[in-house]
Parts: sequence; C-alpha cells; structure tokens
Amino acid sequence: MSTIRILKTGYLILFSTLVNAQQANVHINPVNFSKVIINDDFWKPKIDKVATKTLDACIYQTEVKTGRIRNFEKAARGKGEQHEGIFYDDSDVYKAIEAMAYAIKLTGNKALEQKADEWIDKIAASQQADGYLNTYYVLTGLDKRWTDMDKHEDYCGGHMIEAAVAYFDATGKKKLLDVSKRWADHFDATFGPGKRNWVTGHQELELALVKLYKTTGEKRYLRLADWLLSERGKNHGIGSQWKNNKGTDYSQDLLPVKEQSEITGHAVRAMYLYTGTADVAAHTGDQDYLIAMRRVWEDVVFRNMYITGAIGSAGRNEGFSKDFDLPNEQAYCETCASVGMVFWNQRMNSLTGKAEYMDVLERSLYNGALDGLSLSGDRFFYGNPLASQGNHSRREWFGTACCPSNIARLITSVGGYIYGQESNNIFINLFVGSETSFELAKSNMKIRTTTTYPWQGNVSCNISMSKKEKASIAFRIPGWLRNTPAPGGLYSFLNKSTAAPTILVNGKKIAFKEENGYAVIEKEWEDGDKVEYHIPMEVRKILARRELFYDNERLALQRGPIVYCVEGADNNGNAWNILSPSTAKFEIENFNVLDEKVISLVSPLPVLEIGADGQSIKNVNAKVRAIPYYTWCNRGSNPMQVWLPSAYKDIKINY
Ligand code: FUB
Ligand code: ZN
Repeated sequence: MSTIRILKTGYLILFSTLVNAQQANVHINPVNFSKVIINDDFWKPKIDKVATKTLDACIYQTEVKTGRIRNFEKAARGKGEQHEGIFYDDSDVYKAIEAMAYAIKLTGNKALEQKADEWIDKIAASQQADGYLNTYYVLTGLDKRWTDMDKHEDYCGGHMIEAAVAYFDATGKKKLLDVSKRWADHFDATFGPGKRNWVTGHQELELALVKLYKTTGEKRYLRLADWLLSERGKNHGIGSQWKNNKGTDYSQDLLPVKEQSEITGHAVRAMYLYTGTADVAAHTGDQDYLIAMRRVWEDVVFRNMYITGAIGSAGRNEGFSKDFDLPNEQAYCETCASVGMVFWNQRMNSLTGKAEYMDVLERSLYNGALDGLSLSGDRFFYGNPLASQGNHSRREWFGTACCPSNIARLITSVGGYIYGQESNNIFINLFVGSETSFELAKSNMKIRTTTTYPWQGNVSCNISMSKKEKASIAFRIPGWLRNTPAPGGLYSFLNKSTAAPTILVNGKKIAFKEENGYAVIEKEWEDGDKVEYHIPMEVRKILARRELFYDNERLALQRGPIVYCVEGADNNGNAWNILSPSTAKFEIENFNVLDEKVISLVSPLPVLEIGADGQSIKNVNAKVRAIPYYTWCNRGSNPMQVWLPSAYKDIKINY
C-alpha cells in the first residue's frame, strides 16, 4: 500500500510507504488523530471548548496581553527593538498553533485557520537567511545565539516543528513546515558529528525531529535526534546550577541515556526526553534505549507517581525529589508533566504492545492532566495539588505560560490515543465515542465506537467491512479492573474485586484470550458485526504504600479511571473534617459540577464540627459528596482533599 499524495504545491510525500517502512520496531502503531472522528459525550464538548474558549484565551494572551506575537513582528522588522517577555515565549505561540491545527481538523473552524495563517506569516517573516529563528536572540543579539544550552533555542525550534507537522497534517499547508525544515537544516549544519557539540537544555527537539523525519522522510532528521540523545551524559554542563545545590540531575544529563535508571530532575524535561528516546528507538530498533527507559519508567511509576497520574512533586526544581516523597498539599505536579506522561506512555505502549502503559496514560489523562483546565475552558492550573486549604485558584494565564497551550493541544489530539494497529490486529486503548477505519491486508474495516465511559464501562463497536476478513480486535483491560491501580504496587485497592470484563459479538457472549493486558477476539469480520465490551465499574478505595508518608491512614476513591476528591463546595465549606472509615459505603449519584455532568460518590460519614459555643466539638453524621478530581476548584477557591483520613488523628476541624 503506497499512496502518493500530491499536494497543491507539487510537493511529493510518500506517506503510507514511509509509515510502513518505519514501523518495524513497534508492536502497536497508534492511529493518527487526523483519522479519528470524535463524537463522544465526555470528550467532544471538551474539544469544542478548547477550540473556542481555551484557544481564544491563548490568542488573546499571545497577541494582546503579552508581546509574544509582537516579538515576531519586531524580529521581522529587524530594527533592534526590545524583546518582550521570557526567552522561551516563542514556544507558547507554536504550541497554540499545534492545538489550533488539531481543532481546525476536528471542527473546521475557519477563524482559527485564518489566525494560524496570520501567525505563520509573521513567524516566516522573522526567519533569518541561514534558517535561524528565535525572537529572543534576534532581538537581543544574534552574536550570542547558540552559546547557552539552557536558553531553549532548541526547545522553541522543537515546538515549531511539532506545530508545523500538525498544521500540515490538518490543513495540507506547508509554509510552517518549510520554515521548520530550514531551521532544522540550520541546526543540522551547525551541530553533529564533526561539527559542534550540543545538548538540549530543555528536551523537546529530539521528539520533534522524529516527527519531522516521519513527515518528510528525510532520515538525517532521525539521525540528528539520535545524535542529540547520544550527547547526553557527557558533561556538557547544562543545568549545572541545579546539580550540586539541589542534589538532583535537573536536566537528566549526568549519565548517558542508555545508562540511566533513576528518574531525576525537572519533570517536563524528563518526559520529553524519554518520549523522544522512545521515538528514536521505534525507528532505529535500539534495544538499549528501551531497556533504560523501562528502568526509568519503573522508577517513576513504582515510586514517584501520584494516584492522579501526576508527577514532579517538588516546586524547587519543578520536578522529582526523593523516592516516595509525594506530599499532597505541597504537590507541584505541573500540568505539562502530566501531559508528558501521556506522550511517553503512549510511546511505551507502542514499543512494547503492553496495555499497562495505557493504564498509566489513562490515569494521567483523566486526572492529573485534565485537572489543568477549568470546566469553563479559559482558566488554568499550573500545579495540581491533591489537597488544598482553599488557597488555590485557577488562573487566566501565567508569566511562564507553558501549561495552557499544552493542555489545549493534548485535549484536541485525544483522538490519537484511542486506536492502534499492527497488521490485522486492531487495538482499542481508550474508550471514547469515535469513528475510524483500518486498512487490513485485503479489506477496509471501519469501527464506530459508542460509549458512556468514563461514567459507565459499556463500549459498543459497530463494524463495517468492505469485504469479509479475519482480524483480531484487542480491548484494553484496564488495570483498575484487575486490582492494579498502578503497576508496581505503589497503590493497592482496599478490597479485591472479582469483577471481570465480558464481550458479546452480535449479542452472544464469547470467550476471549488475554494477551499483554488486552482482551483479544479473533474472527472473520463481516459487515454489520457488532461487538459489545463491558467493563464493570465499582467504587474502589485505594491505599498507598506505607512509604508514602502523607497518605498514611488515609484512603482515596476511584471509580473507573476517575479519581475523586471531596471539596468544600459540596460539603458545607470544609473538606478536612471528614473521616472516611475503611468500612464506609459509597453510592453513586448523578451530579452537576457547573455544566459538567458527572457521577459523584456519596456516603454518610462522620464529620467533626465546632459546636455553637465555639469550644465543644460535635461529631455529626453528614452526607459527604466526592466529585471527580479534575472538576475541583471550578466554583471558587475551596478546601479539597483526595486522600481522606480514616483515623481521627488526621482530621482538622479548622485549617
Ligand atoms: O522551561 C519551559 C517550561 O517552563 C518548562 O517545561 C516548565 O516546567 C516551565 O518551567
Ligand atoms: Zn507547564
């Protein structure tokens, strides 16, 4: 199957040939977002909100409230005007364009396309004759460019490439892709074997170069990404200000990537590094990278991940601290780090074919990452703590504004995480109402999925076949159904469940085999076949390993993939005075958090209150309501807790 796509410009790209040629080292090829139509009750409204509210906010902040677009205009004029903002601000423009690209593809929003085109013209106009592009150095002195690895020139370049690839995929327009290629060619001419050494100060370019390789077919971009990885751990001195006084390897540059086994330093840098590493390994087949990544992944998931799938507990380095050091109220948990967990875990699933990576991805996506965006779509969390005394609020924007456009690009590209394929084996990784099609060996298979996930575990797939053909469909069996909240035993369910998934084909229950965490059915598919996959959902109480000191004598609640919290808004203004004994019974109740229809959990629980005399303490039984963690702090600043005390000593009446 080699489709030659001829673009308007006469630019030839051998799309399918390339993709097929490159996938030798992966077990599952994710279906690109652009091939998936989303019509899901949970995700579609969120995508629409990002396409309107979130991106409107990004556009307003980018071109009106801050100087990000003005910087490009000034760089294009070349009159030495003053740079506005921070040296990495260009990256936010690119990430917003990437999100616009996904939104344009999904919603056909013409105004967004016009805006993106306008920005791309300005970006192109500011590119230097030799391909260099970075408004900070163009405006502050080109003589200083490429002298400081920490200054994010490569990070901004990487985000430009990602935006260019997404925009090209979404619209077929290649102006930004050409700009990116010229920039990458400039980088390639400057750095590499026999040229100058370089280590990315904030990883991102590695994964972007692999995307550029996949889009253009030019192998030198892959080689460049591989070379950048090989340069790490050679003492080039990046992030050196952090090494001694913070005691961690801030930029994951103390050891060569292949020798790394511990997660260290800045969380977003780490996630982008290992995503890029997995991408390179997928195309080169370098097993040493895969072995190292598994070691590091275990260190993240077995010892350093929150129950929300968030990572990076420490604010001082925006990253990891000691193993098992996961404070709740002081948790940093940057939104971008959860977005990075989604990226990396998808790559690991693709490389290994194992569902457990998707389990982690799902946890980070529905909880740690989604919490970063308000239900209104135009307010953001930078950090995502698991407890609050009511002193947190969602913000319109940040000085360092990496998170808003990052969550925007993740939500609009969620279609890219649902399905996978390897020859005649189809994988359903996330349960989202959507449609896509697969080229099988002899036929075309179309799948239309309907579901009310994440609130109920019913997933129904209608199959259309161009002709009959044997193939397998593998449904992920979520770890939470299998008594494994997270691989590695960092968390466990208080009570074991014997619930099991069931599959019906054309109304008849059938046996399936289990492979790598998937429920697999194989048959000759016929047009009109229907598969119903059912994953029972129960309210589960979660305990943390003893070493997670902050969670001792506490439990958390989860149902399906959703982690819950109690918030003052639903509980008489408090969330810290509630006791949740291990025997407490929670019922489910439909509930609205603003306009978000959710399933809440309710239980009569002991609540401590100060009596009318101001001195006595009353122990009352009150109906306590827990809501999905991702919906908290949408009704003003409120106290909140994910981990509820199960012993009186951990209760606070006043906070
Ligand atoms: O340095 C660029 C971005 O700003 C990082 O990814 C975030 O952690 C924030 O520091
Ligand atoms: Zn961020």
